[in-house]
Amino acid sequence: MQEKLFEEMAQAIIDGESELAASLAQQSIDQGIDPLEAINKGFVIGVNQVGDAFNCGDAFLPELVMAGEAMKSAVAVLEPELNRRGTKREVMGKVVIGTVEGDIHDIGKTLVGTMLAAAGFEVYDLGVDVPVMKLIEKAMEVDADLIGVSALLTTTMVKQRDVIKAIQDSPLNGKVKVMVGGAPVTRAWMKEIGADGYSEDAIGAIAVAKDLLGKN
Ligand code: B1M
Repeated sequence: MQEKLFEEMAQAIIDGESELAASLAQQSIDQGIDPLEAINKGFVIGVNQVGDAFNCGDAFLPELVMAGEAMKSAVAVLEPELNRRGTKREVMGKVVIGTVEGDIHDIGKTLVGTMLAAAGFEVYDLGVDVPVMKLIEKAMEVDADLIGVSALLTTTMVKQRDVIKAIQDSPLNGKVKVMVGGAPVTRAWMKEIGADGYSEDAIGAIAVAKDLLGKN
């Protein structure tokens, strides 16, 4: 039963059907399905398939755009439910998060921000294509404990290193932790650039953030 819904979700993303994706997301909420399960077992399967097809030359930019839009529509429907299910409410710490400059992928970053907010963090999501100094300035303004930096392209992940360098040259040095993530990012990359934490997915990001801020 759920498997069929998950398959329909993946297919809606592959077909770039935003309205259908949103309606399937709503159906999953009505059926009491965990929203994160709907994302991971349904929608993400579809978006990954489109990404792979794009990689092989079997799909083109319009398909990628439509899949991305459909994915966003589905996540927008699921977001309030993700928040609602979060077991708050001790404030765990303040997090400034964004996707690096030159990179407009926002689905995974937004999901990480939503999950952190649901877990009790105060999250300031600066969006996509965020210049290094904007992250630093916001972190100083709100007295952040953690900066989360997402990158989805091998060409933009180098900006994560720039964020760490800029922190070292700022009054934030030693005061703020940095978590990195995004499809091309690995633990080895985290170590190479001197970031404090890395997670490969949104659920893991909660544990990493708690760990970094001594909240586990
Ligand atoms: Co783009 N794109 N894209 N794209 N796109 C990828 C990333 C790519 C792998 C596709 C492919 O070729 N197979 C490829 C990158 C190749 C590379 O660098 N090695 C690629 C490319 C090449 C491009 C363009 C350059 C295409 C072009 O124009 N020729 C272009 C770049 C534009 C730019 O940024 N300057 C581009 C554009 C786009 C769209 C705009 C069309 C669209 C984005 C829409 C949007 O975000 N609003 C898009 C999409 C949809 C994708 C794929 C298919 C899906 C990304 C996604 O949303 N995944 C992607 C292929 C893929 O990854 N399978 C691809 C679902 C999301 C839930 O996962 O974002 O990985 P993800 O986030 C995960 C984890 O990574 C982690 O947790 C999240 C949740 O579990 N995570 C963190 C993410 N951030 C984190 C931060 C953390 C911790 C964990 O701490 C702070």
